[in-house]
Amino acid sequence: MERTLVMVKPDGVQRGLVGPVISRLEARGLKLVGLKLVRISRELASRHYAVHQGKPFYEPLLAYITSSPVVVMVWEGSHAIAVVRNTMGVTRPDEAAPGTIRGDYALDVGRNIVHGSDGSETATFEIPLFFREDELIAWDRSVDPWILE
Ligand code: DAT
Ligand code: MG
Repeated sequence: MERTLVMVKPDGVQRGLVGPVISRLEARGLKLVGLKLVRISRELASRHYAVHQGKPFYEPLLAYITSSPVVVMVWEGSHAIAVVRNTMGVTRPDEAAPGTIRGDYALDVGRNIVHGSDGSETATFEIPLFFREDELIAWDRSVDPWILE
């Protein structure tokens, strides 16, 4: 079972797209194990996006992600990391397939609605940036046998 960090970015919250993002991940069968609304500090943003430091889009990226509240979530399920990435669509919305979140709701790379961890090491790094261990709830879902083989 994998866990992955998902964020509805400031544009997604401002545009009222928290619900559609959650609906798609719920409908897919993933299980929500953590959720909060956060105003990201510059310090937290620089840790979350440390791998992009020095790139031309780094400063605009930090300005954007700290500009307004975000919703951060942890979703759990088999292949959760890849499933979230596929559901989000590729980084550039103009290249994202219709049917994906970015392909359905976004146009510009700097306003691409959602974040999802891109691998298991990234998820292990990102989840504790936003959640203490006791904020993540392991819970039994009665429908699990109809989703997980
Ligand atoms: P993703 O969010 O799909 O994991 P990423 O980790 O490579 O993509 O980049 C993080 C964010 O930075 C991305 O969601 C939007 C922005 N970004 C990435 N590449 C960019 C580029 N070439 N120009 C402008 N913004 C970019
Ligand atoms: Mg990334």
